[in-house]
Amino acid sequence: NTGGGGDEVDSAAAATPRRLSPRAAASPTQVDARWGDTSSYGAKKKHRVFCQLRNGDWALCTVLATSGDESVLKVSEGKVLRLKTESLQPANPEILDGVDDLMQLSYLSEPSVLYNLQYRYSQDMIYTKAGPVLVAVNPFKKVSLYGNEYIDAYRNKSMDSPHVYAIADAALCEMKRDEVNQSIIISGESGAGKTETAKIAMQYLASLGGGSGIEYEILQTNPILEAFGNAKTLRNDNSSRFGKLIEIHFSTTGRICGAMIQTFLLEKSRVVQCAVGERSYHIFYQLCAGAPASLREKLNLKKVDEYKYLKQSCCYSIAGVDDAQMFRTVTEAMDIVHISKEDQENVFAMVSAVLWLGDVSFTVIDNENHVEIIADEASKMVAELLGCSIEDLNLALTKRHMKVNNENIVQKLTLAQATDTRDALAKSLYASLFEWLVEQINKSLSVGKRRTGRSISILDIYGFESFDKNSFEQFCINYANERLQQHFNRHLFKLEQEEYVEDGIDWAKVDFEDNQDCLSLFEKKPLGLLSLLDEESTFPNATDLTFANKLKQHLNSNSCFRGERDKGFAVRHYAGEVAYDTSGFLEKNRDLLHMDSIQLLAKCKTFLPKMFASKMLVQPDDSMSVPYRSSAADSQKLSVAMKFKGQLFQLMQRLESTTPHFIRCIKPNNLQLPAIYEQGLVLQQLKCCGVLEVVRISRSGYPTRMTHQKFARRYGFLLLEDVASQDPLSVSVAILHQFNILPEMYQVGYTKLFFRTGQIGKLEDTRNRTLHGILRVQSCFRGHQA
Ligand code: AD9
Ligand code: MG
Repeated sequence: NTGGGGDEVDSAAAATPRRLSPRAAASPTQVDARWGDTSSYGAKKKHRVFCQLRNGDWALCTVLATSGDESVLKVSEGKVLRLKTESLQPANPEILDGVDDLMQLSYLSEPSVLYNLQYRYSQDMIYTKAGPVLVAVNPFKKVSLYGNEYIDAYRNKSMDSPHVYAIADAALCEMKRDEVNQSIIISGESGAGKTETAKIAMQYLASLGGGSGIEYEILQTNPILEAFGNAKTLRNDNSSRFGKLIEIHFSTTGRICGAMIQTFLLEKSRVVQCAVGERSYHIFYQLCAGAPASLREKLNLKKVDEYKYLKQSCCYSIAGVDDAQMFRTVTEAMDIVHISKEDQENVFAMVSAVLWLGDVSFTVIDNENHVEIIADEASKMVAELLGCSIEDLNLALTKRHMKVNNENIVQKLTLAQATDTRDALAKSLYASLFEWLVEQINKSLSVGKRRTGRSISILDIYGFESFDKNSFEQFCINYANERLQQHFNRHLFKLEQEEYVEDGIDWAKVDFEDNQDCLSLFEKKPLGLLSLLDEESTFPNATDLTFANKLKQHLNSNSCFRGERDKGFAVRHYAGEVAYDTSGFLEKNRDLLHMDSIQLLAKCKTFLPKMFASKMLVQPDDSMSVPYRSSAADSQKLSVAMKFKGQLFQLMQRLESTTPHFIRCIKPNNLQLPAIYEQGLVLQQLKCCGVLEVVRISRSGYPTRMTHQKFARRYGFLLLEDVASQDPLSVSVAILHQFNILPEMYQVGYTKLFFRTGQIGKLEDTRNRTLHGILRVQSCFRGHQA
């Protein structure tokens, strides 16, 4: 059984309702019955088939002989294997090697898809279509597929192989033709190439120009956002730690006239802690390495390995990256998006303040572990950079003002509490800075004419994540992916079926079961994951364990939920089951910043902290401001999860009104190295992001399409009767009849013939045999003549 979650695909009948999502991934060692017409194929001598090697990889090989239920196979030069015939998978005929759309494959088995992508990848053809979806396999090296020549070639349609440019161009054309906004939705796991792909798409659109240099400004937002929102992780040296939607606006004349960026859920915990071998946000290292002498002095910058926040992960540089040079790139980009030199200095003062905050330490002053700040270089620098006094800083970090029974009381903080307060301040300073930067960029990119034209949005959002240990961040990210997957499903089913209808073929609509159950598990009120999390977050005495127990108590009967031991629970996502650990969920969801800290910022003499504080106070529902938890009125503030849900709904609404174009990025290895293609890893991602599903959906329909003309040209000579004078459609029908292609295996459309999977393979076999026969006869004939 490969389906796990009750996959009931009947490969022969297109009209039966089918499930879309096999909930558990099929083991690569099992032959997947959903895929091929293996029964009717068998393993014949000289046929190409796939056999599975000991490491689980599939290898293309040729059948040398069959005897009983075994086959002798030539795997590569000099390597022969004997395997059970039933373990083999049919391979596509050679003419289909490296086709640029997986839909053209007769056999859509996992090994065929993997082989095709690998075949192309090894020739630097990193882009392949999977029906309407573009698959991009990360080359981890420079490939010569980009630049003005290519851009021009795609623009004037002299090139049509799959490419991000082709997708961007299609979006552009459809925007103009249909007068509908477009979106390019990029997904894939960490390091798969989403951000690079988004930039390539932006590059194409920017090449249209807009006058006034706005297109250049749009491109220059990338180095800024990457400096402040990307970091080196174990998976990717330049990992985006936020989600991003950039909406590019076009004027009525079809030129770029502005843009708007929306960001989602920046990972702020990274500012105060990150894992060994990873780095915090690039800007910290860039500033320390690249600040000119005057700035260096003003901010009293140290070396990166002298800051506690940066020191803990023991990683300071990235191979092949010059942080000092990047600093110059970033400041130039800031110039271009009109962030004044003065504002830039303010920004770097905040970056430095965050670093110095990490070095602020405390001394215990009594036997209850209460603390005072140590008045050393670190605390002096923080006070100076923020523009407050050390006393104010001390007060905010070591005392807490509370109102209990309408009486103001002051609570002294313990060392642990003071340290948490300090870190919370650092995190919110940084997150506020990030938001402020995005705002400034948006001001610079917004041009009055925005409403007149249309837009193309590019979404670069974190992909589905499943690690050994999954926390609140994965919970939010996977929830977002669940929503996006639903969007993906709906659109791909629609598109696929529209083509059938357009070409006028008989088609009983395919129903599909989407991932609504899992989404409901998250969103249901009051007994869904998000509601329960929020409810628990408002109880002062709640712990991660009480939260986990609450989930188990209310959700155990839900088929997408499974309670696990202690603080664990698991969710059956569309892409597989993920086990979460509730440790830290409540705290991260509440995201406390105490009133004392906000008031500290409000009191500061410098511009940015004041600005941050005013935002926190003006928007009580903003994720960063949690005034006194002890008073009931304050619990109105939105939790992080609720705010994220709100953003996500808005995003989905926005995407719903666009024509989507999907790009699925694939990471071929975990080493970030070129030319290494790990089949198991690729397969897992194809399944995860639904590419195999799309291909499978088309399998239930008619994945092979050929125009009447092409079909008649290719196979017409096989006909016994002379058809030279007939029209392509009649020739095609004659071919179908002569070769006894069963009526349920094809459909004749107005312009094309539609075939079920495997059909063209059989015709190709006959064609090849006939051609060989003709060649043999010819050579015999020549031999005879000689
Ligand atoms: V994460 O979820 O933000 O951690 P991404 O965004 O999916 O991740 P990213 O675009 O950052 O991955 O790509 C990772 C690295 O792969 C890049 O830094 C490049 O070194 C490499 N890459 C990706 N796409 C290309 C490409 N088209 N050409 C060359 C590429 N290199
Ligand atoms: Mg990225």
